[in-house]
Amino acid sequence: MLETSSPVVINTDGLKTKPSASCDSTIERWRVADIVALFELPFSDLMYQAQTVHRANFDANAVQVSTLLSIKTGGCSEDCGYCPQAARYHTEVEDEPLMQLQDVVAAAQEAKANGASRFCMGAAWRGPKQRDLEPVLKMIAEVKAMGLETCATLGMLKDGQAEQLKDAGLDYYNHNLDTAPEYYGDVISTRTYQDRLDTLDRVRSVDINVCSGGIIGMGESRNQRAGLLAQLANMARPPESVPINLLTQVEGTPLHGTESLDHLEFVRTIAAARITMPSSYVRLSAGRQSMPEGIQALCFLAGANSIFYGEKLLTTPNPEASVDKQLFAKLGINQI
Ligand code: SAM
Ligand code: DTB
Ligand code: SF4
Repeated sequence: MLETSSPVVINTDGLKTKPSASCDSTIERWRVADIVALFELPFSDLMYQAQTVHRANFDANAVQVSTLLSIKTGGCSEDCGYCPQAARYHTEVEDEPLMQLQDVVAAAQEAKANGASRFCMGAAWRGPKQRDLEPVLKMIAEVKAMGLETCATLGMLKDGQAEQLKDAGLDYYNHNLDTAPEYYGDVISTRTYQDRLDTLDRVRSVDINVCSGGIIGMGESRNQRAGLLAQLANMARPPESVPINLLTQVEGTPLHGTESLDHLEFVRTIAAARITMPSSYVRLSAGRQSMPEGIQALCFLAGANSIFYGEKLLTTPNPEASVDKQLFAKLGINQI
């Protein structure tokens, strides 16, 4: 077992000690207590460690840019307490059926023209039915043929579906763990944590890159924020891409009215993700619309090196591309 000591001294590869395999799909690289100790460091020490790890593994001034498109909106059967697209909550989201192929291609062309390198297609499904998957496979193939990296987030996958996505040319599949296992049941009841891990295993088994992270600011404790990171960092292969979302509170959802999280705690979460997953892209995901430039700059300093780009996430606003271009110019960030 790893010793907990504060301040935590780490190697730039993020491993405190030699990993020991605990089961087939996880390795105990990080105990929750070790990650909590990172959160508890003086802010400057935490940032210094995160920068050190970041610079040892990445170009510190390069940020990967993905554009998100909701290809099927609202009317979802699930009960995720944060989500404006769940049919059971009364929000302002208007349900829209699966988009037409040519409209998706047009959106991808615009994203490419704006400098996005990856195009992520999201659908408000519990999981895709076979009749839903077929048109999505065509979208993936067309977007890939445009020279963009492809990503999809379609919910839980069944046997055989990951293979079809791989064959269509899918580069990344996004499926978030959302929070720590012990807080999960407070947020979602219609699918289990294990369901999510099973989908991630299916994605891994066909060699599609894994994009998995969670949401911060849902009323979870610091221990639980650390618990989410431990789940991700201890995967046999941590996700290539780790989106860290700040809860976007939407009226009508159960989590609307949750006490807001201090932005510096969000920055600490990004830093802890960077240190515990040194070679993953850490995405400063939902929540930028409510974040001052200075906080976003601190997130980049803490090791975030990916964002969603474009004026809308799935259903909620995101900074305009022109605003992000100005921010990147001010910070000397190169968009990749
Ligand atoms: N329906 C699919 C699923 O749940 O797997 C794919 C789309 S779903 C909207 C993708 C992710 O967006 C969720 O897992 C959650 O992490 C994030 N998300 C949804 N609503 C959010 C909100 N209000 N604030 C922050 N993140 C949110
Ligand atoms: C992820 O982690 N965040 C994105 C993407 N993956 C699919 C979604 C954020 C959604 C925010 C709420 C909305 O716009 O509906
Ligand atoms: Fe449905 Fe996904 Fe929203 Fe959950 S997060 S309600 S599965 S769209």
